[in-house]
Amino acid sequence: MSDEEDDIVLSELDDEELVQQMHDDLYDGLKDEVVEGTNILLGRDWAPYRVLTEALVGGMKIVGEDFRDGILFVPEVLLAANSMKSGMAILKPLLAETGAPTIGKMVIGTVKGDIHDIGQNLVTMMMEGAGFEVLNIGINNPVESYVEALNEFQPDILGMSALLTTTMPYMKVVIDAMVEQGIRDDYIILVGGAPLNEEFGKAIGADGYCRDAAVAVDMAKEFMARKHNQMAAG
Ligand code: B1M
Repeated sequence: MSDEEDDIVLSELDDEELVQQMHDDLYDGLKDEVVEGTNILLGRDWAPYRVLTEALVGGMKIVGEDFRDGILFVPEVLLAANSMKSGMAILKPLLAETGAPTIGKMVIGTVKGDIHDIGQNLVTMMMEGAGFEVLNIGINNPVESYVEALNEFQPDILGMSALLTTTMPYMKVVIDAMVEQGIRDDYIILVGGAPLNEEFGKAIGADGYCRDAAVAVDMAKEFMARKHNQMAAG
């Protein structure tokens, strides 16, 4: 790091400069600085969701592009991911603080072979903030783990995440297994992850594809409303 960078005082930057600097700090895996920046923006009355999307997710987008282009490698990306998680840890209680009544339950997990968990952790945070009770079963989940969690937690919704083109087909393996076991229709199945799209969601038999965490919340609420209407009608 140059002397010039050493001298940067985050609290003296205006909002735009600070967000830019946080993108740089996230890129460089500077956890303490990302935490400091997150706290400064909150102190300036930024809504937690705005800090999350503009400062943290925005920074991770740049990391993703340079990872794709071979400019960054796994160790650097891991450091960036850890910095992002530290910022998310500050936002988590704030996003969950809305006091919304419980409107449904969800199990969410990343599929077998896949260890990306930032996206699904973010979905978990947002869903909890919207009043859902969420059991996050982490990464690398085979069919058995999903089914066990469904049996134990009895959710309304199953959420699955995949970030790799090689692991996304496993979502169909899970859904097919649920069909075989006669439990598919007991749950609303929502899927998400960067390489997916709506067409893929339909093709594997999911109820919905969620582009991001905000869409996941909206879709989950919509499906819960439909479920309640159906129950009231029948
Ligand atoms: Co990985 N990685 N990675 N990686 N990594 C990607 C996914 C990649 C696109 C990078 C690239 O090349 N540009 C690429 C996949 C290419 C492909 O498949 N076509 C890739 C690769 C290749 C790999 C490895 C194979 C690299 C290697 O080892 N050579 C390896 C695989 C390991 C494995 O899983 N078996 C690997 C490893 C890693 C790290 C461990 C270093 C790290 C993960 C750390 C962690 O998660 N704890 C990592 C990271 C950080 C990334 C990128 C840079 C960022 C992912 C992320 O966290 N995004 C990623 C590049 C990218 O995605 N552009 C990349 C931020 C997050 C908020 O967004 O996860 O998309 P996202 O989640 C969003 C939505 O997708 C949606 O909502 C979320 C919030 O808005 N969503 C859901 C996600 N899940 C949902 C579930 C739902 C609903 C919505 O259910 C209802």
